[in-house]
Amino acid sequence: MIRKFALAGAALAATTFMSGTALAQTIGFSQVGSEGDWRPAFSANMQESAKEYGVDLKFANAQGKQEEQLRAVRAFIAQGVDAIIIAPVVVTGWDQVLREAKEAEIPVFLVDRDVDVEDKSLYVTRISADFNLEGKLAGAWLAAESLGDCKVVELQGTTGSAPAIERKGGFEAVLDQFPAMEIVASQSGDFTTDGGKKVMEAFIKSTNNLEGICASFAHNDNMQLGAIQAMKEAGLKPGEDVLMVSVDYVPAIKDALDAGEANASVELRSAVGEFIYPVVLDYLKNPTELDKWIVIPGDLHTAD
Ligand code: GYE
Repeated sequence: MIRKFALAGAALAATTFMSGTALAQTIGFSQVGSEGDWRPAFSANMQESAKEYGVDLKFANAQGKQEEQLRAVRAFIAQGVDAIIIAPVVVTGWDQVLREAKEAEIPVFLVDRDVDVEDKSLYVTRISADFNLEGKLAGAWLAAESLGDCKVVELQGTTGSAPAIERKGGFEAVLDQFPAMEIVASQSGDFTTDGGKKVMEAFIKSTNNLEGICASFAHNDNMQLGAIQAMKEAGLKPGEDVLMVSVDYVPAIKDALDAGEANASVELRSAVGEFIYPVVLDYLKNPTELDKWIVIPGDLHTAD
């Protein structure tokens, strides 16, 4: 059972900690990297809001490399931090290091992304958005906008990452309901603007200038911004000739929405320290069994 994380509850918990005498806790945070616009905003929020909760945050940026994340987590274990927060770059390869944290009796909290482990006791809980729902929201918007008749090119996120797997899954679950909707090309742009531009350049070549293509679905806004650049350089009109739907709702995509070069983006909140720290600090004060997934909501936004 996944308990929806009521925002009010988070705010209440936050005020409790603001007024309470929270001990200074040392928390190690293994962050994926600084790809795109969303993740740096997430990192900045975690680092700034740590102070509000009296948390001494040890921040480690893995530059997108899992081996760097594993190294950081092992360093946190050696330092004897009070808790470890991980945004896991990909879902596989985590069992051993999570067992080491458990043996060291250091609780681990997953944020943002996800891991694929048999033994779910290896982490306390995961606090994140629902990526499958994000894919469904994007697919539903496109189905309505295209009246259920649309050939789509898809720019996938980092291969093997939870958001890429689940956004694709949610989007396809909707398209499967519409015989005249189909993903005709799909490739990973690794969540970067340059990656998205290169993938769209390839799609433009392989489809004779996006002939018959009705939409571009990008797993994040940065790849969609790269796609927009590529389409304009090819003399195409993104947002007009081709419907443009993506995820994150970062400031730069809002500009594209206003300019009519993008059409829709599903919001992924980046200011999530206010949800994460109360859960971690509450657990440290009073370790109780938590639901394995605490979901942070986000809605689809269009130009209007
Ligand atoms: O959508 C993207 C970032 O993990 C859900 O990672 C996150 C994704 C986000 O690279 O901008």
